[in-house]
Amino acid sequence: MDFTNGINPNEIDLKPINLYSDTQTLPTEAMLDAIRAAELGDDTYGKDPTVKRFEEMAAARMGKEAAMLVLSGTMGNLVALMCHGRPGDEVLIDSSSHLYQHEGGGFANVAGLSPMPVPSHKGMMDPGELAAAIRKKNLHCPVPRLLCLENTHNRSGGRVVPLALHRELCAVARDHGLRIHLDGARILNASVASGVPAAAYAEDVDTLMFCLSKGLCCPLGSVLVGSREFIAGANFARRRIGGGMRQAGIIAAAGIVALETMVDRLADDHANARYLAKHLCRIDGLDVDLETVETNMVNVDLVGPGLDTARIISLWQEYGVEVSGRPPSQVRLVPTHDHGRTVIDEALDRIRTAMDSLVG
Ligand code: TLP
Repeated sequence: MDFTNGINPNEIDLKPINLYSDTQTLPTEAMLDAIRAAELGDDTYGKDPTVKRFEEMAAARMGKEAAMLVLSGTMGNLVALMCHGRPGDEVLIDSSSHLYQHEGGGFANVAGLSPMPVPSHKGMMDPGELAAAIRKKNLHCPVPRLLCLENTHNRSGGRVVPLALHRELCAVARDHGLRIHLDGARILNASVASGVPAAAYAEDVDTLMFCLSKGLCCPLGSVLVGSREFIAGANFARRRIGGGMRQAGIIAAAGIVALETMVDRLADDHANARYLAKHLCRIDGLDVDLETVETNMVNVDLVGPGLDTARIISLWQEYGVEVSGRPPSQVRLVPTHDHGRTVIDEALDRIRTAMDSLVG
């Protein structure tokens, strides 16, 4: 058989291009070196110097008194919520947030909080709708205690909640005596995209969690920041759920490299997401709401006949592109440190070929 350039398409090495999530990034060489060199101790007794140094850096970056390293974003959110409310208290929570949708209901089944879901619109909660959802004191009702926000907003495609809106929402919460927790898993993406320091977002909230293990490329780890008193309580809550650590400097060492060297480069991921989005909308059967592409995510609408999330995920996988799903009719692509522009172009070529195969 005669193949162009002598290449049999079936034998081309389709090393998958993984655009599934920024959670799948691998540690950099500098991180691995730092992990090997880290000075370690028993963090349960506050004796890991690398953890201490990292926590001081993280607190300073967010303009808060104290910080605590945790194993995951989910753990950071859960510990915060365990400490903010007592069982039975009510949490005003974005109904499309990660905390509400994707953390196994831990805020309810572990922290014992009762949810009052509030909708957001393309990632933006409405201050009037929030105010209307906060109950007045009533013998029959749970006591509203806490507002949970998310920035960037994952489900809406990584949108940045502008500082002005963030402040308005916080003001509504304060007027009603609520505490505020911000799931800022990707607050540094929000900061790089908007030019607003992350500490400005942190200023109006009691606690903020951000992740090291996403676009910053650490193998694991997240951080909870807040007042010294709050973090002391959070340390106990972390212990209760089995998150007390020993030589955790191996996590913190990578975190230090991340904070020192990996933040500004998030702008490259944002540029690649924008580039992907612009080219994906030109492919038949696909559409992207470009207004939503502000950071490192691209939510693609599947608009062709018979296209749905499951079908596209498996089709693109056959063509060597891995993406995550937003059922029933969206897929999500997340460019990271692992993807230079050449890789992004290759992914686009593979997706075009995959979509052409549906027509042929
Ligand atoms: N998000 C992951 C998945 O769990 C969906 C992803 O691929 O986007 N807050 C936000 C806003 C998140 O997006 C995530 C993870 C978390 C918290 C939880 O972080 P981890 O996975 O470290 O527990």
